[in-house]
Amino acid sequence: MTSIQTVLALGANLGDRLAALRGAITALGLQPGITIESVSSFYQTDPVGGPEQPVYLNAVVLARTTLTAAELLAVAHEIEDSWHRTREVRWGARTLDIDIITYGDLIALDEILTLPHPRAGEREFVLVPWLEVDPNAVLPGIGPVHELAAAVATGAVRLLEARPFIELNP
Ligand code: A4P
Ligand code: MG
Repeated sequence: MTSIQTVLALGANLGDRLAALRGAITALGLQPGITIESVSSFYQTDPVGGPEQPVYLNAVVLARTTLTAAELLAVAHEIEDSWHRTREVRWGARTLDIDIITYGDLIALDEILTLPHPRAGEREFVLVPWLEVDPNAVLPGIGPVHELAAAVATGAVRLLEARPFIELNP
């Protein structure tokens, strides 16, 4: 079966953020139809948008998948729910967020899914970890990630834990 490369961005700024990111990566790796290729370092990042809220941990996962984009989003939501993710305020604090940044080169917009993720190109907390795992990455329809990252560099994204070891098949 043909697989598609996908870039997933993980974020957490409530509860045990490290456990949430690690647990989410393990859960993604255990999912039939998802094979993780690479996991970025974990970064401590200043919140962007939304109300005043705690600092985030962010990371990016590079994977291949035989799932459709809609199925992948459903998996992301299931894993978020397992970390008791709630949605009260737009861009508000969360125990775990899993966004699909790209799904192959697909450019798509419907009620449930926008690809690539509409704000990825402006977000240092996505671009910096993404660049780390794929220096030649391109945001479909927008441009090379290294150029986008250089354009938004502010120092709001700081290395916390370099390329953490995560058990993918416990
Ligand atoms: N949705 C549409 N396209 C996608 C996609 N490509 N990936 C829909 C994932 N979801 C997508 O998402 C709202 C709806 O977007 C979903 O039901 C899905 O159908 P959500 O996860 O419920 O809410 P959200 O994450 O608050 O929304 P959004 O718009 O994705 O938020 P952002 O833009 O991701 O902002 N600051 C730092 N430092 N680090 C962060 O991680 N995250 C945010 C969230 C704000 N500030 C941050 C961070
Ligand atoms: Mg989200």
